[in-house]
Amino acid sequence: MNTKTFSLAELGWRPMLQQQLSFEELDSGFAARVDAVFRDRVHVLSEQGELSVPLMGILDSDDPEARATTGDWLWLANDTHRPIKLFERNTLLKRTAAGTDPKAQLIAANIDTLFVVSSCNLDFNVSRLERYLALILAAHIPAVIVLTKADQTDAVEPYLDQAGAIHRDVPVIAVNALASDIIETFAQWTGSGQTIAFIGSSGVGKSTLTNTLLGQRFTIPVAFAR
Ligand SMILES: Nc1nc2c(ncn2[C@@H]2O[C@H](COP(=O)(O)OP(=O)(O)OP(=O)(O)O)[C@@H](O)[C@H]2O)c(=O)[nH]1
Ligand SMILES: [Mg+2]
Repeated sequence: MNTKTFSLAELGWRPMLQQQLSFEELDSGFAARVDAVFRDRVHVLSEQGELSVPLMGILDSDDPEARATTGDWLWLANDTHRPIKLFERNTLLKRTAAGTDPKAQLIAANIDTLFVVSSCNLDFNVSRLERYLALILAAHIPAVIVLTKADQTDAVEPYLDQAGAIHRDVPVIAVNALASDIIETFAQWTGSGQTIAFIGSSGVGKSTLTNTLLGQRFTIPVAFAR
């Protein structure tokens, strides 16, 4: 397929993944990272380029956790690109499905840092931040609160104080998402191979943050709204 190729290092490959492979498997396939999920297939990035992988064989399961989600690592057969293995996840973000269905809905896998985004305006809501953080910290994913639109208020401190009081282990930063100096601010979480994601209401600046940060170097932002 004539698409962009990616090194394993920039995709975030880790020794704990290598350890999950037998010698036979090592010869038979290659690693690929899921960056989008569709009803019957997933889109992956790999050293062999971008591929579309049907959800068949090991991925065609009734157990939602046995299916692939964004951020997952797959081992694909060299010739057919059939999925051979779904790697164990380092982290998994999920929510319980609505209604009477007890099955979990997978949101994303293998996120290293999850940024909860709100803005220094009427979007700011401590209860909502607490709900997001409960979901994220239950999944043992390091979280950071990002307050955007700091350039549009004269009073950032009250927002920083309220957000900072929510959880002592969750750092809070206030930024102008349009300003390229945020690349410096985010550098401690966006080293090579790091997977980050943004969560937050519509209009808070998730896409803006992603675009400003991607101006500098490639990461895999698993961006999802609301
Ligand atoms: N001045 C200023 N504008 C911002 C900032 N962050 C976002 N914006 C603006 O706010 C608007 C919405 O930002 P988006 O990045 O599209 O918001 P989003 O979170 O991706 O929204 P959805 O995709 O709907 O979930 C855009 O017009 C941005 O330019 C900021 O820090 N400062
Ligand atoms: Mg957006």
